[in-house]
Amino acid sequence: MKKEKVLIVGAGGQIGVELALALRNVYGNDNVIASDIKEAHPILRDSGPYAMLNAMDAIAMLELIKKEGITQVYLLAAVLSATGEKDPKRAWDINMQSLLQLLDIAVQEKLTKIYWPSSIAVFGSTTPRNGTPQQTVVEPRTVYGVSKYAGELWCQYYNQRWGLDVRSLRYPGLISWKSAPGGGTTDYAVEIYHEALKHKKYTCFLSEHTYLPMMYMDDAIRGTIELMEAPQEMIKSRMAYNLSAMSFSPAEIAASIQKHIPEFTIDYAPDFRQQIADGWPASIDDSVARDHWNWKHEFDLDKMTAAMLHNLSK
Ligand code: AKB
Repeated sequence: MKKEKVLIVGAGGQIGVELALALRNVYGNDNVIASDIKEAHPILRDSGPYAMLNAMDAIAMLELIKKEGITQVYLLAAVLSATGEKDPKRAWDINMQSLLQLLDIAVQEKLTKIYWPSSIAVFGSTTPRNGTPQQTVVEPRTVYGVSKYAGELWCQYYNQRWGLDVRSLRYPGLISWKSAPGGGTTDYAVEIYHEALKHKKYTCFLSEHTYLPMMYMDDAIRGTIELMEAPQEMIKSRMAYNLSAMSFSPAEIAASIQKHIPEFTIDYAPDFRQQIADGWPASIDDSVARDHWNWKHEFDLDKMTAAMLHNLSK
């Protein structure tokens, strides 16, 4: 087992639950402290130490880091794209304050590594929509995207100014079965599997041919850990890396489900999230991540559909 003491902040969300399990396998259960503002998710409670922590409480965060001898922090607490538009100032405060206070603590306490997720939401409608490159026009239109892009710049600044080893990925929509997403525009691609199994029909809040970049959670977790384990000299970008696996539309995910559940039907009732999706890339070019630290995805749409339906029906 490697000698690191890891803190995950915002561990009760979609990524945190699975990341905590994976990190506990790498570093040992007792060396990975999961924390969140809410009561422990049963998977987290049963697999290792848990602390209640408000990501905005700098004093409590510092105390926990000192008390536990934390060396690495994964800061996952965030307000996502759809929820963010309902209260933009709150989204900005939560997303930015938690990051800025952690960056300061990390420099002060000489933490070895910080992970902070970014998103394809940093891109906007002026960005090339297909095969969006690592470096391009970046004019996000959601407060979530604005906060993610500002956060990337802060991460890069702390790396250049204080040598802080902070790493980041621009996640596409993430699809998982162990924990639910919350407040994102890509959440339909998780809901659809639950509804297909329960009711054999789904009403999608995005239109039929809305293509978005997506990824199965297993790939996202492996990619995150591979990024964090990569030797420093391989991490040549301190802005977040584009990360890609697949791109599909609601019609295509429905067709993939119909291969297993032929009677499944989908209809469409686009809401405010359509506009958010229309401003995002349809597909992402992640060749820089593939080149710098050998990123490679494993799941395509049909492989993911088989895994989702199998695991959710258990
Ligand atoms: C969202 O839809 O807001 C997130 C994201 C793409 O970052 N899943």
